[in-house]
Amino acid sequence: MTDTATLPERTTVGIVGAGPAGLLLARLLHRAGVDCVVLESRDRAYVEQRQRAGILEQGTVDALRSCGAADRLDRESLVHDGVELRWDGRAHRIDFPALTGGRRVWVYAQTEVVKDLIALQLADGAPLAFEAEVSRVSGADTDRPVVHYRHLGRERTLACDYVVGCDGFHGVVRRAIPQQELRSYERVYPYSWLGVLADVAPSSEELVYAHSPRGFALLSMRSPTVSRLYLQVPNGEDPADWPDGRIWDELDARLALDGGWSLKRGPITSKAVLPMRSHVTEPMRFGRILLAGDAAHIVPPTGAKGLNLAAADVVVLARAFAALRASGSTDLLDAYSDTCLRRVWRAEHFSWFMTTTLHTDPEQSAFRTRLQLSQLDRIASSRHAAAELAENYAGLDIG
Ligand code: FAS
Ligand code: PHB
Repeated sequence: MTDTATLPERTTVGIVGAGPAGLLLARLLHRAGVDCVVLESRDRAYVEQRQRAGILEQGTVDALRSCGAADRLDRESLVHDGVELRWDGRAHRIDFPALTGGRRVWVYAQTEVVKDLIALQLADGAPLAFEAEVSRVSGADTDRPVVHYRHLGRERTLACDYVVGCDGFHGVVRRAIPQQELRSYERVYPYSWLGVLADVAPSSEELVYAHSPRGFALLSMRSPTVSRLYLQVPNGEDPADWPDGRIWDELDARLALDGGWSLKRGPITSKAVLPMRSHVTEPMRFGRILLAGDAAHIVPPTGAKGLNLAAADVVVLARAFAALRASGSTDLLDAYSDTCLRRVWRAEHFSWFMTTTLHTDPEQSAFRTRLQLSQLDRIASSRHAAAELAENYAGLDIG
């Protein structure tokens, strides 16, 4: 636990939030000689066990390797060359390297990325305070914004040259920006995901995304002995209404293939219902206040983009702060929002496409269902359509 007395009262970059965005940014800045402080409202155990993303793109893996945070990832991750789509009793594999000139993805949970970055930062990184809840940011329209937070029972302040909101969708930094300066774009989906962890070997070598009249299902994994699975459920569903047997029966039904296929069962160790939304806040900067990751944008997890978008934002931001320190130039910082938003909107579209193609909206018409099946048939029969999905899933080089 960082002692309050040792926390500085001023820094160059104040980072709010120790999720993947805040931690990776702090690591990249530390390596570039830019001083920063990370303030996280929750305790270390909570942050490290929060079940979220599972797929890393090449760009995210490159960023973690560039700052010495990928040793365990390179030892323990599963490298995947494809995913399987299932619909109407059929299966079709999307071959990433064949369709993208060699790209692939890494299966390595967000919990593990966060653990690795926290361990490095506590060992030789910038100050990182847990249970340090930021209440507000003052001076957002000045060149000396101040972060106000409570830590170990004491009200504290951190004077910054810049404040970066890495505090997620419900964070406080976005609220420090005058609302008339921001534009928000949002879509809330008429369904959620029931996400489960199970102590059983995955029943497929690669991820399986399934469209079915009963609703969407996803088979993912955390290791050769732990499965991560998701079921589309109505919004507001209570996980307590889903005993293990019901979950396995429903997954069986939605992942079924005409030629037969068996799903291995095992004890379910965690269950949670995750709502789904698309959201973008523009611009991602107001003066000395910047937003990164979920603080600026949210995608439905069907495209496996959330964590990767957060990483891509902070790679751009760290380069901008390094340039500012090296030459005094603010060009990259001035371009930050536009540079990120081009990639963000591409990922928003892809995540929306994967979600609306694979999920069955309870109110949807039979016509809509036939359009979905036609789209899936097109992906299975056209190299161009399959390549479009593969390029977006495995990660595009945009900016
Ligand atoms: P995060 O939300 O991870 O981190 C924000 C941090 O800020 C948190 O630790 C929070 O405690 C802290 N914070 C908030 N307010 C604060 C305050 N006032 N003071 C100090 N600290 C504060 N993406 C995928 O690709 N695949 C998935 O399957 C997937 N599943 C998800 C499930 C859930 C329930 C959620 C919410 C997201 C999921 N995502 C998934 C997306 C997720 O991975 C995010 O994209 C990723 O966590 C983004 O990282 P950050 O931007 O760092 O935000
Ligand atoms: C996961 O493993 O948690 C995961 C994988 C792919 C997705 C969403 C979640 O699209």
